[in-house]
Amino acid sequence: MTDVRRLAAVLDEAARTARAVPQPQPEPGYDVAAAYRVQDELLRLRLDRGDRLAGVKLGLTSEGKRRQMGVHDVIFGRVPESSAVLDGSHADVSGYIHPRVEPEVVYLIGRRVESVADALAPGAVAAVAPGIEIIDSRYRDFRFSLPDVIADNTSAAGYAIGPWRSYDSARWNLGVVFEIDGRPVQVGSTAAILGDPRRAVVEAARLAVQVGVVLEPGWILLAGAATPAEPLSPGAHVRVEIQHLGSVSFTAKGVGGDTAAEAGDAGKAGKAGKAGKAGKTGAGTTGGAGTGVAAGTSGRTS
Ligand code: OOG
Ligand code: MG
Repeated sequence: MTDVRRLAAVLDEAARTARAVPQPQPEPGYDVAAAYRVQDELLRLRLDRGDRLAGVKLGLTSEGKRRQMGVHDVIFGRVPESSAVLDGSHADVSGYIHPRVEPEVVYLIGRRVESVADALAPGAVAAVAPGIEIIDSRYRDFRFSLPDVIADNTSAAGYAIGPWRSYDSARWNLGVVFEIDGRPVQVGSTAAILGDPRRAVVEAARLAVQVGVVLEPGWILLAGAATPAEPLSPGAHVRVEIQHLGSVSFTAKGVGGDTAAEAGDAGKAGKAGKAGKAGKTGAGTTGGAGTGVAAGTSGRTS
């Protein structure tokens, strides 16, 4: 029997103190269903501290990401409001372990989605925006199995959203340019997302039903990165531009986590004095005017 609460507590502590933990030993019964129970418990711990849910995310929806991580199933996670990074801002990244960034398509859920049929109904998506996700595995060396990454809330750590546009489902195959410090580090197409990013809403609905979650109007949905992720270094200027959707960017400030010291995973002991995540992003609004997206968090709650 998986000790759901203990695993959630370990992952929660790892995130709050920015100290990586070992992957759990494989245990009989520790399967995808058990891992989603750990994710639920992890979310409950955050909500108990006053955080709120901004929405949900998919991960490993593109071949580039699957190959990069060596995990080949689509995963579903929760996006806490407190992890928002304001478009164009300076984001303090000192509270992460070994952060990476990746380009995202972000959908704004327009109506209650309780089933795959709801996801296919008109108005399921109200708006779309370019996004950047910050991922930060709580496991050492950013290595995990499928249940591990699900339990760890799919490495969710932060997100920035660019300007919202009304959703035009005909515009699904769009060029993506992902830049760091003004140089393209990845280029791709939104078509890399499940072969067609419109499938992301259906896939999110399918997984939400499986996990027992209803997608609420005003929630965001991160469709999963169209390209592999890149390390996020202090000082880096990160920008994502998606054809027809526009761009989103932020600049990382602060002193990074374990990225530099991670070779061989040495040197963890010296991190005890780390300041944790307080005030990390100076979180801001996530939505543009008139979108009705949940917004206006002020400061991190973790
Ligand atoms: C898991 C999260 C994947 C995406 O967009 O594919 C994800 C990871 O790579 O750590 O967010
Ligand atoms: Mg992602």
